[in-house]
Amino acid sequence: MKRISALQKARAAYQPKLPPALASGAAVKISEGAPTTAAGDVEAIKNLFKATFGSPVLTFEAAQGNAAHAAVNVGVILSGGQAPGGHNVIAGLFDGLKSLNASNRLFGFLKGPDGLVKNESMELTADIIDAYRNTGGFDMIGSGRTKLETEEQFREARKNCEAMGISALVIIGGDDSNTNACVLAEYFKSHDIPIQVIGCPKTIDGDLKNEWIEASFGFDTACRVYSELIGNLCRDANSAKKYWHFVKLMGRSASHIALECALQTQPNIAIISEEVAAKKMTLGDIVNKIASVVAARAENKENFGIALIPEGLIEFIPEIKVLIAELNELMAAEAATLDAMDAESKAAFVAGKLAGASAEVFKSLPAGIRSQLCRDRDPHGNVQVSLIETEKMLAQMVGTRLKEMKAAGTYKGKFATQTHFFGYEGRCAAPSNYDADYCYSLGYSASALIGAGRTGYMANVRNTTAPAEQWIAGGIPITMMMNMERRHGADKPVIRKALVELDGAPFKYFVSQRDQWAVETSFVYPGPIQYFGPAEVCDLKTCTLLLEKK
Ligand code: FBP
Repeated sequence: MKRISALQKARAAYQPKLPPALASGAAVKISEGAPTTAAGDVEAIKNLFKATFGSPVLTFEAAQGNAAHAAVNVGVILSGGQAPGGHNVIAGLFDGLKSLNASNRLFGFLKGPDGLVKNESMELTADIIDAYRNTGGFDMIGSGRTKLETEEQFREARKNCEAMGISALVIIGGDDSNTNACVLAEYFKSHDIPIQVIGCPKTIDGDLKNEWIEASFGFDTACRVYSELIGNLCRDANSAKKYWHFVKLMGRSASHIALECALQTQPNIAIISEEVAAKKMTLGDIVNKIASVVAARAENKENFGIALIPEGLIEFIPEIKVLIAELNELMAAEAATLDAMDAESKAAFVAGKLAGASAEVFKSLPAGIRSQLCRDRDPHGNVQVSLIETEKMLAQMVGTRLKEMKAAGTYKGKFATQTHFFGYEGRCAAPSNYDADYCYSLGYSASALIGAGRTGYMANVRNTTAPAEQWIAGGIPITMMMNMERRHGADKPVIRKALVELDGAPFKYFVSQRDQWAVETSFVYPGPIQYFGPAEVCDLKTCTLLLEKK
């Protein structure tokens, strides 16, 4: 028999909470809001999504009795990076489908969207679902980053669904994956193919949110894991008093994770990429800023500290952003030549092709960072920032700056560093109560959207800072989150990422505290996620969500 941990065994019995409209087991009534529009480039989105554009926001309400639903087969796909709670979305979807009709069947496509196109799937039976309830990871069916965009992929998807009798697909993913869901829904609807497509908001990055989507699932758990580790580093730094720890935190683009971890742990420095972009800070400005905090703490004989660096920082530094945009165009145009080269040769090749300011910026970067910037983009055209060692680059550059300051007599301390990257450590943790409940509710909502015959919708659950008995579930049309962006050298419709808002409550609170946290040692040690015990330690909400909803 497969051995499982004591926690997994005890946690399997946890029954996630549901919003009242879904918890009664009775039929769900749907209330429709006004027609919707797009997040930007409205005319272009309207033109590209003629069949699905403009649908209303939907809210579920509890109804009396039970409506009859014909039995259906449903396919589910986990897409993109892992996020805690994915298995609970599938469990919620399974239970919701069974409550609609006990003969409903659920199939998991394997290894992400690829499974749909290549027809690799497995039936998800009650035994399988039960073995994965409240567990982290995506290992039940695996995940992948394939972008669904070609006519051939759509035709294969249709053929495979029809062969399995599948009339609805649920795509659990981030902004890129839900863009896939939106494009596929449009393709099916515009070709009169009776296959519904429903999305679910996943990503630890926390950047798939808006007025209707309060949080992407996994953000809560991942930030708690990182904050536990950062808190432990804070304690170590404060005990040994000899290291500055530079911690890079995942979050490909937005700095929500870095901000949330800063709010939970009160480090000496937390760089927020969106502020760097807004203030047009150069790499030199960032280095000077960190060095000045190190020097100020050294005045108090505190030659230690914690600096949080968001993974996506490099793309927000204006001169590097321009460089990356030029590199993207260049690499798309020269793809055939570059394909055969290793990262170092690619860096040398593009260095010879860049001109003007970008050529200078590229030259000024450490060699390692130059080749890391030339690595292949992911299938959605994103730079793979998790592979760029920004934390090491900054630690090294701050060290050089401090030496100059020492020579000029403006700094007298000692500076020894440790660097860390926290990302993968948090993506598959056992979901916190928040994520366990939220994910189960999202999956259940997706089943209700299927039962209601909707397509091109993302399941949503709101009011989640209140107890679950007050949660509100429903769905929003994915087109209302779309705009046009430049990807792989072309304009593409994509879901607009939610970046950290500089006039939002979480960032403003951070700004009101950070000068004090910089110089004084005000660390907070959150400790590990609690799954059993009093609600005040088990049912926490992120600082970000609490401040946003205050
Ligand atoms: P998603 O947007 O797909 O949820 O992925 C987020 C993320 O975890 C980023 O934080 C990180 O930059 C990236 O995935 C890493 O990708 P990979 O898993 O391909 O290394």
